[in-house]
Amino acid sequence: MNKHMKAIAIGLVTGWLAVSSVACAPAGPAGPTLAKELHVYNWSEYIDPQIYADFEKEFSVHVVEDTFASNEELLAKLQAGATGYDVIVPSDYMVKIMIEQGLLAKLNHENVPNIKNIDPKFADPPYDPGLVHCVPYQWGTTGIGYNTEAFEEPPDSWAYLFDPEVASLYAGKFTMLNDSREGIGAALKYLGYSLNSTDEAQLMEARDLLIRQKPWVYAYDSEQYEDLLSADEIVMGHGWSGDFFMAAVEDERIWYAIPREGATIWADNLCIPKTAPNKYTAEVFINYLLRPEVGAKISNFTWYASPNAAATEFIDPEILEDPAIYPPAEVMERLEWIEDVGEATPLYERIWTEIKAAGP
Ligand code: SPD
Repeated sequence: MNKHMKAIAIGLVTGWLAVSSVACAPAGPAGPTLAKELHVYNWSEYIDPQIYADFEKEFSVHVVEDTFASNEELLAKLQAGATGYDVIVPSDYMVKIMIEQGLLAKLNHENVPNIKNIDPKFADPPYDPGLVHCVPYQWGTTGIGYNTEAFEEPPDSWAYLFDPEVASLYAGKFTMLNDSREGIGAALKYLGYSLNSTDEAQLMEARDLLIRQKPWVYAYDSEQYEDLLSADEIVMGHGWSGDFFMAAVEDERIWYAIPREGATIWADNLCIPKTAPNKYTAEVFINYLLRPEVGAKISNFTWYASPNAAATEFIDPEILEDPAIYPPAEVMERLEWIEDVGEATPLYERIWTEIKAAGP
């Protein structure tokens, strides 16, 4: 458990769905009511815990957070009938899938007036035009975090993870994200293909590459790779930009590179499941997160970029000026969004299962 996890003072429990708590406190004679508890299902270490405490103090709503490690895990949980979550945080392509499957409620924008703070660049995404269902939360890239002392040059190519002559030099010293779209996507990018390829031959090539790589992989992990870097268990990891920068605050040997062949750009979003017990309270919470100072507090903790334009003036200049967090135009051109691959989705999942099941 790292410093950020230790700092979580309130509400971080797992397995809470067994205990239902939906008592409501009236806010006015006939108006909507605030619940006493709000259940957030989030990525790990993705919010300053002080924000939950501040929200609780101002609104008397206790926030309970449970965490997931991939979009597919989040989807499976909802599909399996989990009904207790009020706010969830899926990425772009998963928002589209969830809308199509009827899993998301529509936002009542009257309850989320701070939505006006969202940068126009993020206000009409193709996966949720007009922000009808969700509000963008944070955005970032997927690349390679590394220990600067272990490399003469930054490992700014997927070859460090996939070229047998290079990757084998780091056998047992690197991790890959435990994430089907990101893992297969990285292999596709190394091969020069789109990370949204639906071409079966290209996908088989990516599968074979990942299976060949497997003996050198320390672990498939999406939640602790930055701690493994700090602990010198590994020297590089496939992972999400902010997680490495957050670790770099305490370990200045850690840095991050966006592979030159191109990489993933993504945005995670605050959404309300259709089954949420406390929709109004969820909207009040989302509106709170969209305040300029709160939006900045999120990025100042996570080291991810913010889609909240009004938050910019409160974000640490060190974050705003870092080209690996807010990449310049020439790098942005090489980035690709993960998209819903539709009928090819089962093939991606089958390939990922084959990779995970392959020996050794
Ligand atoms: N520790 C928080 C990491 C959040 C990463 N979400 C990105 C998903 C991109 N597919």
